Amino acid sequence: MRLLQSAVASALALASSCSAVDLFVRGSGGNTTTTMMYGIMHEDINNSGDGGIYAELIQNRAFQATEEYPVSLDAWSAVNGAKLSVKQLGKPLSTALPNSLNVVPGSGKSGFANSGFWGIDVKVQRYTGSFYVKGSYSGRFTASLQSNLTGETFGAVDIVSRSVSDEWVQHEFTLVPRKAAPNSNNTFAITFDASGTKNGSLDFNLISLFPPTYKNRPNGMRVDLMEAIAELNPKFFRLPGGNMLEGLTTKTWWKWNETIGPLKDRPGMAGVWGYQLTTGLGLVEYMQWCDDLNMEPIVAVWDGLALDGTFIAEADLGPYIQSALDELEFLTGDVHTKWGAVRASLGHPKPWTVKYVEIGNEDWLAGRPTAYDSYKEYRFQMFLDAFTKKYPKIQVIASPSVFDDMVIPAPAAGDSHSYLTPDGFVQAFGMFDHLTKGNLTLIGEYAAVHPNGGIDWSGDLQPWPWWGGAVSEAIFLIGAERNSDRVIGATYAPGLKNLNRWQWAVTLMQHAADPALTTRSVSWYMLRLMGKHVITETLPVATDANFGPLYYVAGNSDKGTTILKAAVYNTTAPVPVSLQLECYKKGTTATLTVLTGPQNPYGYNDPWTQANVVKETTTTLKADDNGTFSFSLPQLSVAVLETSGKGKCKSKKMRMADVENQ
Ligand SMILES: *[C@@H]1O[C@H](CO)[C@@H](O)[C@H](O)[C@H]1NC(C)=O
Ligand SMILES: *[C@@H]1O[C@H](CO)[C@@H](O)[C@H](O)[C@H]1NC(C)=O
Ligand SMILES: *[C@@H]1O[C@H](CO)[C@@H](O)[C@H](O)[C@H]1NC(C)=O
Ligand SMILES: *[C@@H]1O[C@H](CO)[C@@H](O)[C@H](O)[C@H]1NC(C)=O
Ligand SMILES: *[C@@H]1O[C@H](CO)[C@@H](O)[C@H](O)[C@H]1NC(C)=O
Ligand SMILES: *[C@@H]1O[C@H](CO)[C@@H](O)[C@H](O)[C@H]1NC(C)=O
Ligand SMILES: *[C@@H]1O[C@H](CO)[C@@H](O)[C@H](O)[C@H]1NC(C)=O
Ligand SMILES: *[C@@H]1O[C@H](CO)[C@@H](O)[C@H](O)[C@H]1NC(C)=O
Ligand SMILES: CC(=O)N[C@H]1CO[C@H](CO)[C@@H](O)[C@@H]1O
Repeated sequence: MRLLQSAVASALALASSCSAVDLFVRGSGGNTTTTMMYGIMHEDINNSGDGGIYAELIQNRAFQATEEYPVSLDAWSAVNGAKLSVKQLGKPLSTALPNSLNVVPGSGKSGFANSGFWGIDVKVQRYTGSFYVKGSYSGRFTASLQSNLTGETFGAVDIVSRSVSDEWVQHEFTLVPRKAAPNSNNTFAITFDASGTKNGSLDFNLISLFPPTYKNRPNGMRVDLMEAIAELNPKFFRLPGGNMLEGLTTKTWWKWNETIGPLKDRPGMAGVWGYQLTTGLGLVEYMQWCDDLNMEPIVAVWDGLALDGTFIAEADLGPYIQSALDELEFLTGDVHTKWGAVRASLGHPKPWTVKYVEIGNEDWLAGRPTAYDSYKEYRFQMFLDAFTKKYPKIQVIASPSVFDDMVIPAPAAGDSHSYLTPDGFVQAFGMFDHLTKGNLTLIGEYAAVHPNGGIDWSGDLQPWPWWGGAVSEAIFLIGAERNSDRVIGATYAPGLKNLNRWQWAVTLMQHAADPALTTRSVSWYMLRLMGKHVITETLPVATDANFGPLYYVAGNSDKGTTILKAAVYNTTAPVPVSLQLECYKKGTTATLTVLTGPQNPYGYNDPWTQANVVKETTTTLKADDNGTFSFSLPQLSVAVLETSGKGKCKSKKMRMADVENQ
């Protein structure tokens, strides 16, 4: 997270005239793009992982704890007079999960309940559950879903106990409720019969319940949120997040090797946003997320810097570089390599392909200037050398960019993060024009977060993405897309926010236990339009007009169609556009999609009303006798035009002659 300190403003004309902007799009002469302009990133912020896209319904399922977040009974409550306590037994479930729940039963059927992540969505669908028990019990356990408001049971299943004294025995079950709950104020309970216990109490751990997941992956993702992300047509995934990778201290960074394997072997970690993480959503789950949405992974590795500003000394960095190389071997090595064999043993013999590795996160920020100096002086170079040697084909990305006062050593790329005002984004339109061919840059995070009038990080962020912000983001992205041979891609951040616990307000989507509250923000609608039309080759545009109030980029898709993306900011009257495409004749048709927002530029999509303030208008345009498409775009609009078919250029020579005749 950060503000852009050195936005390079392009010459902006404050035009408000009504004369048409004539654009002539040439048929060739542009650049091949990286083809992955629009992507996503994710980190567990505001319960967007645990309690968010990671579909686990049980909060605090394994009583995981760290120095920062002590062990607790959070989200658990007793049923029918049972007594609950967390114990560290001499024989824990695993070394990774040393704490467990001791339950001294009350009379009759008693046990414990979990309130989920601010509720549990109950529908008539298959829930998959599991828990471990230690202690002798003959009888049945009952797993049930019920209202926390009325006590009504929506579904229950009996599980015959196989538990024995002094062993941890896993019990698995499925539960299909008879009835859907009217709201998400529900709990999940496990009860048992006191008379069947030999010893007064039973110990439980890793109590888990999943609804159906995206593509039915075990330990998978929430369907509605994955579908909302899939609709954006994202091409890459920056993982495993930003600040979360760094960790609070150099002892508590995101250790990839502790996020893999069976859940009982994952200790979890101290989250960097105010809560303990399960790491059930670990490295393999991130890679499957890439597989499921067909995204190129950009894998960030820990590089010795923590959020408290401390960093690893040069002499001590070796083992961490080795850990990063091991991570890549785990992902990409064949089954005969040490870590490739570990991956295979976890059920993934087929290696993944990783083309991009990022070294750290925002190394210019925490602990500056000393920590940043250490990155420039030795940390980055040592990682770059190690990766270049072992994985010469991988594109290494530094966490700062040339905009952060760092000369990025070849052959590495950089990463630029921008959290700005709408005016700031519009002023940054030309910023990527200054990149040279070697200055490849990822835009690993961006979002409009403050209203115009100045960035005040001590003041409030806007509560939600708002329409004026979304249009300015579109202009910034158009500026990036014009240079999409040098800009690897761009991702909005953060992606998700649980409505029940948050601090960083402006996120692409909002969610809660109840899927009816899942909300696509105005920026989401802008990104869906921009991401749907993939430019694989940019095209030069000849015009007399300056950029502003109309901003645009043109290019061809891999289908051979031609695309124009445009946005309008700061105009008093709609901007007439007269668009000629060199390779298309009269009568050619094209589809024009225009997004406009509410009258109030601060309008947003409110999760509590579910009203979408973004209006989408689609029209079919026909090129006139002169081969020109005419349309006009209003204030604060985002538009994409795509031809219905391919262009008809005969030869390069012909096209140049045509240009001359213009
Ligand atoms: C293609 O790249 C060159 C060199 O960086 C640049 O000057 C030119 O403007 C680019 N053309 C387009 C259409 O993006
Ligand atoms: C259930 O009720 C208890 C006590 O009334 C409350 O603490 C808890 O948050 C509620 N859970 C849900 C899901 O509403
Ligand atoms: C009873 O509890 C004690 C102490 O927790 C334990 O050592 C013993 O194994 C338990 N016996 C049975 C039958 O569960
Ligand atoms: C129940 O859950 C809904 C969300 O589904 C929430 O709006 C409402 O406040 C909750 N009611 C109570 C009494 O907790
Ligand atoms: C994971 O890797 C880190 C870095 O190499 C190491 O310090 C840690 O002990 C490893 N964790 C486990 C459980 O092996
Ligand atoms: C938009 O217009 C306002 C009001 O005239 C002006 O203050 C602001 O600088 C303009 N923004 C841009 C990016 O041109
Ligand atoms: C990248 O940009 C910097 C300016 O920060 C420049 O000094 C450097 O030469 C550029 N690198 C390449 C390979 O073009
Ligand atoms: C087409 O071109 C002719 C001749 O240049 C011109 O007179 C006419 O106005 C143009 N038509 C349109 C719709 O632009
Ligand atoms: C990341 C984040 O926003 N964390 C916050 C989540 O919400 C709680 C309660 O509002 C805050 O205490 C956390 O800091």
